[in-house]
Amino acid sequence: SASSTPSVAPVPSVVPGSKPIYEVASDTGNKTLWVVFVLMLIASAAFTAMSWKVPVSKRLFHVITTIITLTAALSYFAMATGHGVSLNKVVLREQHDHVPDTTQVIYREVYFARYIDWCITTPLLLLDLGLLAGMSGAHIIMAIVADVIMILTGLFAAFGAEGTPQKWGWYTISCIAFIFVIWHLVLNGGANARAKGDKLRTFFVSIGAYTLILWTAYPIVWGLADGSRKAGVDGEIIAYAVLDVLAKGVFGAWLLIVHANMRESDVELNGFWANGLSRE
Ligand code: RET
Repeated sequence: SASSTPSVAPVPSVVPGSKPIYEVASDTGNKTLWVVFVLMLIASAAFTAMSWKVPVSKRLFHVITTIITLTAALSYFAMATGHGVSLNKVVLREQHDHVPDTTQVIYREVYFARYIDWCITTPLLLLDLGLLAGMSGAHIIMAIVADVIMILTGLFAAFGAEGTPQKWGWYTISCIAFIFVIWHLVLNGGANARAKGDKLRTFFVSIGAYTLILWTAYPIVWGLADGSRKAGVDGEIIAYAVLDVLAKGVFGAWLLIVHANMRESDVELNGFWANGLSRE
């Protein structure tokens, strides 16, 4: 009958009544976030206690490293409480030959608090490494600016929609910035560390290689999770949790312990930084 006919024809590219799909964390993901929150707090307390063994003027690495884990603790608290997360609308258009194209709306959680965390902590990690190698202020600043660009463009990628250049366009830009970061670290950091003697060079090469491998895993996880959505939200949370504990907690403990056992001349800092950094 006339009354059951819709008065407005459906838009051909939309299947009327198709329900959106939600990709969200389960209990497992949420518990993981709480566990990392606690681990980051413990690491921050431990690094603070380690700093008490050295005079205030020699605590710069302790201070930087503690701020890194403390920032991570705050970001994990935000994510675990459901505050640092947002639903991103990922519209997926499927093309069909003989029937109208369909549009499936998918919502996926984006834990944007991570990017705020990374925007603060990855520059500080680079500062740790740059000061250790004895890089100049100019080179440290260039590496940090490229790093901030990498994180902020990564944030835009995370909120990109599928079927537009948003997601993979920003991802590509972010990866180019990442290559700049690595380049500064390897070429400039390496050259400076070499000039500071064998002991420091060996340590810088080890902790630098460790950093390089871990950092490279982040864009891979992103590609599998936010990017192609092959991995679910829980898998994404767990992968980043392991990486964050290794790249911040284990990295920090390693740096502070080795630094404490080095001779003053091995870890000497120059110029502006010398006041707060000398261990003498
Ligand atoms: C994103 C996605 C876009 C492409 C690239 C990325 C790189 C992220 C990196 C993050 C490092 C985080 C660390 C956290 C602290 O522990 C933003 C994932 C290149 C390298 C070390």
